[in-house]
Amino acid sequence: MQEAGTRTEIHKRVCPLCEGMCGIQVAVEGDRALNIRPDPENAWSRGHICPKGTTLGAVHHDPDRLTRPVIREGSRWREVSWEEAFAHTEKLVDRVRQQHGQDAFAFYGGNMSGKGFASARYMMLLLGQAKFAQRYSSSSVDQLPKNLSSHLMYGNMWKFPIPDVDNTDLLVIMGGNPAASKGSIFSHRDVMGAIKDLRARGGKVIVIDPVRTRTAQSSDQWLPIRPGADAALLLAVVHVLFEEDRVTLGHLADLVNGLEDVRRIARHYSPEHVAAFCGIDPGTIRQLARTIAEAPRAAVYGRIGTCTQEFGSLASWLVDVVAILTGNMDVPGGSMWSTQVAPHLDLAPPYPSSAPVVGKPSRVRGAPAILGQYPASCLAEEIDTPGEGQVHALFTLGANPVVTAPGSSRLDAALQTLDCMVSLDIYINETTRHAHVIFPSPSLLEQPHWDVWAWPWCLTSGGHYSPATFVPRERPEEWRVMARLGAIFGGNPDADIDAMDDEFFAGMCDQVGVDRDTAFRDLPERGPERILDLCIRTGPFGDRFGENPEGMKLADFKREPRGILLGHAKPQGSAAISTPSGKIELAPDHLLADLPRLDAAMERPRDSLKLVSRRQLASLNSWMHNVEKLVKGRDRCTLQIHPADAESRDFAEGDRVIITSESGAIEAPVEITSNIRPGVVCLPHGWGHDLEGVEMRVAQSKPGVNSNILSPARLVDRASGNAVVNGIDVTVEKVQQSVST
Ligand SMILES: Nc1nc2c(c(=O)[nH]1)N[C@H]1C(S)=C(S)[C@@H](COP(=O)(O)OP(=O)(O)OC[C@H]3O[C@@H](n4cnc5c(=O)[nH]c(N)nc54)[C@H](O)[C@@H]3O)O[C@H]1N2
Ligand SMILES: Nc1nc2c(c(=O)[nH]1)N[C@H]1C(S)=C(S)[C@@H](COP(=O)(O)OP(=O)(O)OC[C@H]3O[C@@H](n4cnc5c(=O)[nH]c(N)nc54)[C@H](O)[C@@H]3O)O[C@H]1N2
Ligand code: SF4
Ligand SMILES: [Mo]
Repeated sequence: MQEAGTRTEIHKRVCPLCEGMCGIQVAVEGDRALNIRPDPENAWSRGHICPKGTTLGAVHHDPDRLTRPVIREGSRWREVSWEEAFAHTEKLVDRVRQQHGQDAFAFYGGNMSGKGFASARYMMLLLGQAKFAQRYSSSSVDQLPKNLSSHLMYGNMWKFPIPDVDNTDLLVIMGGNPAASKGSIFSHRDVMGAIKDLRARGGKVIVIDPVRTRTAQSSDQWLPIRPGADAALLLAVVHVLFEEDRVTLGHLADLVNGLEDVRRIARHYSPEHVAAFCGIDPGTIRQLARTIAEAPRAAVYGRIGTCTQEFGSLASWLVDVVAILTGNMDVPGGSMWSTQVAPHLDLAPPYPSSAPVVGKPSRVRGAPAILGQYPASCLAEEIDTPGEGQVHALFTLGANPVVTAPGSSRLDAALQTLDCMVSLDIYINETTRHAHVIFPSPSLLEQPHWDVWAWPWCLTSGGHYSPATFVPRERPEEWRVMARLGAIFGGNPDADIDAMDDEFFAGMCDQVGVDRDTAFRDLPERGPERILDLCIRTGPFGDRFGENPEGMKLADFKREPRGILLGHAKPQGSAAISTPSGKIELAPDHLLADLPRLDAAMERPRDSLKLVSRRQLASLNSWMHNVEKLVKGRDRCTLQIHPADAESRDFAEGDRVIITSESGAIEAPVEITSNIRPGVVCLPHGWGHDLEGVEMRVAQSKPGVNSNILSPARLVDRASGNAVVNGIDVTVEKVQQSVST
């Protein structure tokens, strides 16, 4: 579209940054993105946007963003040709392989690996080729407990039940703050708007969170739980449901195994027994159970606060147990499963769905790989502990674990000792500054887009294809870069990339039962687009290559720049379940085995301050602080503390304090607020950009502090290996004014 009288073109696309999937209009003049506005015509978002979405142009034009490969020479970086970067990588990889063998290679995938059009689809090819001995990812500082419970209960690690917020009467949010995050593993065009609508039609919203977040402030009831106590609270809810004979499985009655085990286990967790641990009185817990049971339709939703804590797997499991026991699973207005137009994760999951639940123990602390990946919390020790199998080479893909993973200081030091570190990223940041070679990804505006990480959690079926706004020049396609790097790391540097891609694609065709020749004939162009087309064509709305002539293919979406919506999810019944028994496993042994650990925690003294994390609307984890517009204004990196805790320590607003945990100490100003539970303090995550060697000038000028210096790598949710970054024991003291200042 051309605006009258100017050479400005409007490019419609989707913001890929989060599950909001906002339609945006990028005003383009030549090779400049002039501005970005919401797209009121977008079928899904209808004009919704947040401040981050308007800054994709700023990221694209950021002079600190890498556009050519760089090689580190000491503390200096040299721009090189792609060929030189590949050749240098090959040399480094070869040396490590000769000296230490294939066991010395590890991979770390981050949040952004799933958002790139090519990287989301080619990570599996890269992993398949490279055969890294150890795989890590930000999943184990995020949703791995939910992957685990979903795998054990439904037989699919990506089968996450999503709250049907538009049709419910009661929404219970545990450990999520969509006012900042915009919804996570739950895609809605406007969660806060939906909450408002729900309340306006007489429904109720309960938020269970140690912090009275903006979401909690927009709810009917805030239950300020003690960090880490969600599993105990939910067990008590289950206890009351059985005790008061309120269990009703509804249409899932014949599809559930383990009901009696759950009844037996829950007997032990009366509201009176868990109240002190949860910091919620027994009457309120009983009332919570009754409110959920009595609501005509209720949706219980647990997110990051229920995952990245000491009992993440138990809590993730019990969120679903409560939904199932109250007849609220797989029903409109309860929790439902999506029907995706392009079911990609089942086809090329970022982690092998065939990996055992509990894999080989890690070398240093003996923590097993869970669903194919080791805990991010183990990476530093695997690098800095000598011996057979020590990690000497690391590949990072769209990840910044020096800021986002626990035990940051040790990891930072460990990365410095690697013999070979290669990153696919767009910045020289806290992590990639340790790399020997960085390959630049295209900017998000230089990539097509289809939300692999949002539609699976969206109860509206639909799709939106965004073409690249700018076509990058002088660079190989990213999928080819990933394939070649996979081949180099796998010791097969001269592999035929085209043949490799054809084989990858053919494997997918077999998986979905499509004749290879037909697929190759209809989709001759190599690369991520044909994978997307395959997914659409073989998905529930697809044309199955002509078998279903009314069905859809990618071309249909290419013709519709507003996106296409195809209706609301429907109950799936037994079709949703792929466990060996064909039933929902309500009481998986692997999770029950973790209950004694919860019992032991309930006996511990409860006197120390607990640190939790928060997100901020104008940040995205650790990497968007180089955008001036997103960091301007007052310092957001504050320690929130309750007035009573501040008073007992003689803190005044803005005082600088030292926060200390068993793994480190950092300094931040205090922000005194009654919107937090006494005994809990809260820091934002994703800051701490003042490390030497970071080349992000805006971020460095407003660095903030890295809260994960305080997250002890020792602490994990044992069942999943997930990091514990919420509920950390800390002490807080005022910084003593030094004489010189
Ligand atoms: N204390 C605490 N810690 C946490 C959390 C918390 O709540 N509290 N949350 C956790 C969660 S949920 C997550 S997901 C993790 C996130 O952990 P990470 O994934 O490690 O962190 P991000 O900041 O998302 O890093 C994204 C990386 O991708 C790069 N990048 C940006 N755009 C692109 C691109 O187009 N291509 C490529 N290849 N790279 C790109 C950025 O430069 C950056 O290096 O953090 C976790 N850590
Ligand atoms: N603006 C913005 N949006 C984002 C991101 C971002 O960094 N910035 N990151 C994206 C990513 S990667 C993710 S995973 C999602 C996360 O999305 P959300 O899960 O909504 O994340 P948060 O806003 O961090 O909310 C977590 C809440 O858990 C609470 N909490 C901490 N400990 C506990 C506990 O033990 N129990 C309970 N019940 N609550 C607890 C915290 O106080 C906090 O309010 O957001 C995504 N969207
Ligand atoms: S970051 Fe999320 S909420 Fe913000 S514009 Fe992008 S998709 Fe929308
Ligand atoms: Mo995340």
